[in-house]
Amino acid sequence: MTFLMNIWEFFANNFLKTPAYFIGLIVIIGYILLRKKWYEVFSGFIKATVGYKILLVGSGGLSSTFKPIISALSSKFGIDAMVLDTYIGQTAAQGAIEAVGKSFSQVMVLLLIAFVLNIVLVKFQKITKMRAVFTTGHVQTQQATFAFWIFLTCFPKLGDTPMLILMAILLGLYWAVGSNLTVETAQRLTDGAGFCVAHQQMFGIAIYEMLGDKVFSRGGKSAKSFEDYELPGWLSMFNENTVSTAILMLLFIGVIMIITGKDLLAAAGVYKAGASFFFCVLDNALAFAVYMAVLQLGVRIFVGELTNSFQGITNKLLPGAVPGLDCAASYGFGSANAVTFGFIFGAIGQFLAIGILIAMKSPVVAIAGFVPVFFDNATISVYVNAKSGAKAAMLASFVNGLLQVFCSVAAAQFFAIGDVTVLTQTASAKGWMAMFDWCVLWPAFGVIMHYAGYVGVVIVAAILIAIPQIQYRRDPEGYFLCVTDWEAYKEHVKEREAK
Ligand code: ASC
Repeated sequence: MTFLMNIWEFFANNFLKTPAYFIGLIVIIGYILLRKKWYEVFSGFIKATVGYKILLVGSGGLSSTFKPIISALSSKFGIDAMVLDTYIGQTAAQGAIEAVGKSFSQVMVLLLIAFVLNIVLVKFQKITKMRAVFTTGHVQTQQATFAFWIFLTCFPKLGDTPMLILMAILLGLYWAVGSNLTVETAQRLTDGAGFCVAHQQMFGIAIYEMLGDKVFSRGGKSAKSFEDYELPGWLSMFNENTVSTAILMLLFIGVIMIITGKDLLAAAGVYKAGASFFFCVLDNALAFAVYMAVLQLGVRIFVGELTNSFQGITNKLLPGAVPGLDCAASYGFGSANAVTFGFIFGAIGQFLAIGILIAMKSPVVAIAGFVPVFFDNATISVYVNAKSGAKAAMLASFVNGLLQVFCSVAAAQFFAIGDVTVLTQTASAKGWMAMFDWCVLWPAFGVIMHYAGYVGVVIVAAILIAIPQIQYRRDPEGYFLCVTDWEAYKEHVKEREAK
């Protein structure tokens, strides 16, 4: 048993938690199964891993540039509050789990069982109708920790083993069902690149798309998306992505930095005393456009290898499967303006919600953290823009910004046991994972389980199991075709629409 655990830990630490190598490993396995020559396998591995690492330079650069600016803005208002951030949220949940005598290695076992269940559910896709395998390990670790915490608060007296089994069933189902929900929309966005989303807002994407379609695309005509706007005259400079991203960020980050002020920015290490403030703002604003371009380059390098090699896996091991990838992979497609506007409107929603909490003297206040403000809202915006248009994308990210704050604050108060609450953690780890699925969906699951007990677990599992069945029944001929033959699927959709 210890031997097996050691193997699992080695795999989890070196592959699962470092998606660059995990994607590289998938490419190696896929190409070997396709009987490619050794040097093709090797170069495929290099391109996939290096491409993914370039994507990480982009997304990491965005985080490291804007994280200190956003937290300096919060410190301006002297708020000592819960931080809306995935990493701080995970640390807080882990601290709370350990405080009630459970260990983090139990979380890793949960991750393993849920991951295996995800693969098994896809293997039996004829019955389950689930097509997607979650491959974003750092996110899976955060989610396993959070799910563990929510479960503990619902069933504090349940023994370790039954608890682990129940948790793994729901988490494995969530991964398989959530990423499966994004298959069609991701294929549409990427014109059949062969991946879907495995991140923290998969249900969010589906729900906002559905609402966006209802509100904005009446009479079967789809609404205008960002790339459909051809601006005239001097405004035409906004048609160029790099220019529009830089100008929008200059205004947005410029206002934030001016409000925050030189002193706090200097304390946060963003500004060097005595330097030109204007150029400091310019540097940070342009960094957004730079890192976005880097991120997109990385995606272009690895996606082709992943798509080609995954055919080996779907031919031999997991027929009809799609790999679920980090949300940032989607930014390599669709409109870069959708990413920028998603960030801005999400931030406006969050700032407004935080202002309302302060004005209403809420006992719990939240601080905006960069990961939810950017990655959650930008992802929702990219997908909603592609499906339901630019207006729907802006509205969805704004509403999501509000929900991120209000729902996280409510959830943090609800999911507390005894005096071990997420809120009573040390100041460095008061947090909530304010991504749609983890501040809206999972708290809703938690509320159901809290009041209905084991029946609640059955209800949540039944809801999850039913979703892909409903998706399948809407289009039985196209459902698997969408994955196995994208061009044929497009024809099939055209024919359906013509009828
Ligand atoms: C998260 C998280 C990150 C980012 C990253 C986006 O939820 O923990 O580090 O989003 O995955 O690319």
